[in-house]
Formats: sequence, C-alpha cells, structure tokens
Amino acid sequence: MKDQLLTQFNEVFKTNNKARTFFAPGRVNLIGEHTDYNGGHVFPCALTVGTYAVASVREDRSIRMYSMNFPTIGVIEFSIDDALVLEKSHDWANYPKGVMHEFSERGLKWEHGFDVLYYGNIPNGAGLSSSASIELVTAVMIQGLFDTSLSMIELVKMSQHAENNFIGVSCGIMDQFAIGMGKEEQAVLLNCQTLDYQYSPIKLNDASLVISNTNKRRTLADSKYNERRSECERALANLQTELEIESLGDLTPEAFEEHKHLIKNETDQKRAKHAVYENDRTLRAVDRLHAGDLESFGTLMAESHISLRDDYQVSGKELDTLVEAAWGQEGVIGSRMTGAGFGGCTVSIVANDKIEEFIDRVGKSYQNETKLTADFYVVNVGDGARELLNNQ
Ligand code: NG1
Ligand code: MG
Repeated sequence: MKDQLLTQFNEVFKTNNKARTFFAPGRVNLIGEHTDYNGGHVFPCALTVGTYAVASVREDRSIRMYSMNFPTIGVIEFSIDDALVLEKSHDWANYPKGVMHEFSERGLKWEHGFDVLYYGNIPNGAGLSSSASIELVTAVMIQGLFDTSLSMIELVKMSQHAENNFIGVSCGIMDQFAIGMGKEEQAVLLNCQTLDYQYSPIKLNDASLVISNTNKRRTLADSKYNERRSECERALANLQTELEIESLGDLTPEAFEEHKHLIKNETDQKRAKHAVYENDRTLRAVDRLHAGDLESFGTLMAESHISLRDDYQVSGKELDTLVEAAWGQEGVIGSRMTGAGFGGCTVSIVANDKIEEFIDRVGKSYQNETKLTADFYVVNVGDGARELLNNQ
C-alpha cells in the first residue's frame, strides 16, 4: 500500500521528493451512543481501515492537496499566505484546512508549504468517522513535517475544534479521541467530561466485529443531531434548577427517575432518559466484557439500540431492518446501530463460522424490505493515528 501511494504521489505532483506516509484509522463505537456531548462515557475502537496521507515539505510557500478519492476535483493549490477559506466545491479539503487553521492558532509559523496526497479506504458518510480520520491524519502529518511537539490529546482537541468551528458540526469528542488514541485489539472507555480513559482488550474469542452499511447517507443527520443536542441541553437546564450537576452524565438512572418530573417537556425527558441510561449501560457493558461475559455485552448492545430507536429516536427503517434481521440470526452475539444514526452503519458481533451465512441472510432480508443493498465489512481493531515508518 505504502509503495503504491508513494508512486501516486510522485506522479500527481511530478516530483522525486522523498515523501513520508501517515495514517489515521476510522472508528466504530461499540456502545455509548449520543453520550459524548452529554458528558457521559463512550466505548469506541479504532479500525485498521482509514486515511493515508503521503506528504513532503516544499521549498516555496505553496500548498498542494490531492485526494485519490475525489480525482475529478484534481489538485487544490493555494499559498500559506492566503486566508484559509471554506469552499463548498472542495468539500473534502475543508477538513485539512480546518486543522491547518488550528496549528496557526497555536503559533505554528509556516516557513514552507507542502504537497500532500490523501487516500481513504473507509466508506464516506457511513458513521465510521471518515471526517475525523482525515482531520487526525492531517494533524499527525503537520506535526511530523514541521516538528511541532503537541501531545496526541492536543491534536485530538484541535481536530474536534476544526470540525466544530471550521466545518460547523458541533460534534462531541468521541471520534477524534478514538482515532487519535486507539490501540490494536483494544477499545477505549472514555469519560467525555473529564477525558479520563482506560483501554479494554476486545476479547471476542471465536467471533468478529461486522459492520453493515445501510448505504443510506445521513443527509438529515446534521440538523437532527444539533436538535438532539438542544433537547438534552434544555432537559439539563430544567434539572439544574434543583440539582447540582454539570451534565446528564452525572446522573444515575435512580437519580434520574427521582428528578425527571423537573423536565417539563415530554420529548426532552425521553432524550435525557436515553443519555442517562445509555451512560450507565456503557459502564456495565465494559465491566461485563472485562469479566469475559460476551453474552451480556451483546444484550446491552440490543438495549442500547432499542433506547436509540424509541427514546432518542435517531434510528430509522434501514437501521432497524438490519439490526432486527441480525438479532434473528444464529451466531449473533450482539447488534446495534452505531454513530449518529438516521442511516449509516450497524455494528454486530458474529461467531466466525456464521459470518458467511449472516452476510447472505441479513443482506437478503434488507434488500427485500428496503430495496437497498447493504455492504458488509469484517473489521479489525488497529492502532491510532501515526506515521508509517519503514516496512509498515
Ligand atoms: P458519527 O455518526 O460518526 O458522525 C456522531 C458524532 C459523535 C457522536 C455520535 C453519536 C460527528 C462528527 N460525530 O458520530 O461525536 O456524538 O454521532 O454517538 O458528528
Ligand atoms: Mg463525520
């Protein structure tokens, strides 16, 4: 892979410069959905698929960017001395630009420009964080090329700011954190309020993680996403009239039941209920996984899906069809929607000797019910964002 990308780099930019290769994974969240911006816990892991960036510093002050995923857009060229502007027609390049902006804010004096070629092998807009992946690969690339010495946590926060402020999606920190801090064979339990975290080995025994893509792009997601955030903020404000809490993540389910009458609007109450119970579920699920009790982990995944479907209302026909078909299959330990919802992907834990049958049967029922075709990926859990050194 690395050699092919280096050849492409030299062809696209017509240079023989020695380029360096960087990589940032995509991520999948195993449980803890819509809890990150509510100050709760999440439990994602980094994947072995992701975004590559092949780059080298230039003598002059030009920046040239090219994505193999958007060849018709071609090379995007500008000068370091130009203001960084969001351009609708160069959609993908806005992510690296947002990250460059963050480095400038932290005092990086760009003395030279650079050439960079990107290649991503995660499906776009499917809830596997292709956006956070391109942000983090850009962050580790700039750090590598210009010798800044920011910590990975700093790069994670800068990437989230880029998405919040430059792109305009008010996402929580889960994606960037999982992608920056991921570790092979481990998921990470993250407290999104304190940023305390703990790695937890994913022991699936004779089973694997299977991601099923509805192939329904989440066009509605962004507006509904922000709507859910405001509903939770309103519920929190209601609770704060009597309780000293900073976020919904501070409440146990028992405390929630005792005080839920403070939340005036019924819809807001349902949203808050999901956030509180999902946080609790996440902690219990990680505990079960530690104890080697995969079956209970799977049951909690199902409860998570039901809560997202009924209380948080971010599922939809496509996701429900895939998840319900999975629940009915032999060898399925757990299955739920993952990511923001309204489309995108589900994540399932499936016994290795049943995967073929799973893909065949779930794929067929999905096609029958929705007239859409699903894609399936058996994924591996890999390391976080980094430079790929020799022989990698
Ligand atoms: P996805 O579906 O990967 O875009 C979104 C948010 C996360 C988190 C989840 C829901 C973005 C970029 N990320 O993930 O921070 O809130 O939804 O758990 O919007
Ligand atoms: Mg995204």
